[in-house]
Amino acid sequence: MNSFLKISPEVANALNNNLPIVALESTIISHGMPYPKNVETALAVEQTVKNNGAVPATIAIINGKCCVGLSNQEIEIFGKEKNVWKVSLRDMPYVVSQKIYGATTVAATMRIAAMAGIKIFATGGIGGVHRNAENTMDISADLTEMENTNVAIISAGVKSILDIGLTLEYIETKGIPVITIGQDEFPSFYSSKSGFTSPLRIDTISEIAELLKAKWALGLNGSVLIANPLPKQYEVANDIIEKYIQQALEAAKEKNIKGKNVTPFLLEHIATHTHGESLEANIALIKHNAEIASKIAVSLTK
Ligand code: PSU
Ligand code: MN
Repeated sequence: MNSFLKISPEVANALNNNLPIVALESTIISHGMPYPKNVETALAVEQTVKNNGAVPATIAIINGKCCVGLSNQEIEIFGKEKNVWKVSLRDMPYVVSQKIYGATTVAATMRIAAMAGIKIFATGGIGGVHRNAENTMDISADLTEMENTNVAIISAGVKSILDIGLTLEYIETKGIPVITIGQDEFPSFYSSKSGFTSPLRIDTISEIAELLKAKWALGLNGSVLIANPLPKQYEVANDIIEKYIQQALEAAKEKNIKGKNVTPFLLEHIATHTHGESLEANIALIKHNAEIASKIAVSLTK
């Protein structure tokens, strides 16, 4: 086994016995939500996975190891510490060799999940093609990672801080299936609507599991993006969110925010300026995604 990989006893036991496992990311804890809600949410999401018959595997980099399965104390550190590194693929060798704390994005979490042999990963929102990417070339490594790595992602769609249309086009180019559960329209995180028709719609867990088995058995490497619209009662209308996104984009421009800081800056700005309304939606939808991911993981092991 890869000497840089450290798998917790619970996750190792699940891997050895072909039990369902759901990978979870840590950037959402360190850079996606404020303390202490981030820690409460991370622990509640793990509990949701357990309640639905799967084993949670929260992934992060600690002391030179890619850790699969964190203790509650470790999750607390990722929620509280201010100088945790946000780790996408390009940061992995630096953070491992420097032995510093690294919170993994969707891209890095997928890669480490694949190293461990985990197929299902639940998150909130993925990175994608940013608005104005035709000028900035700001495209998340989450998308290039999805081209190659055999881990399915359950998310609430693509957040409209990104250009949803360009993100869907890019994903199509990379040969990644996009499935929306239970509706024809692709969701946009805070809203079940985006204005874009989902490339595929599937309504049952077992059919999604069959699609995953078929894809990988065919030798078609890469991810499947499974979009799970957020629970109706938490929806924030697109025109309300759009106002905050515009403000956040303006503020980012004014403060000259660049590179890896863009996404965390936009997320924090929106969370602060919507007075927690968006945060409540964020927490609800990630739990919902963890529930669906667990059910898919269970179905996959049958
Ligand atoms: N979008 C969200 N919440 C998040 C992120 C994105 O709605 O927490 C985080 C995820 O970890 C994602 C990362 O993988 O941001 C993407 O960062 P970038 O755009 O720099 O690739
Ligand atoms: Mn970027």
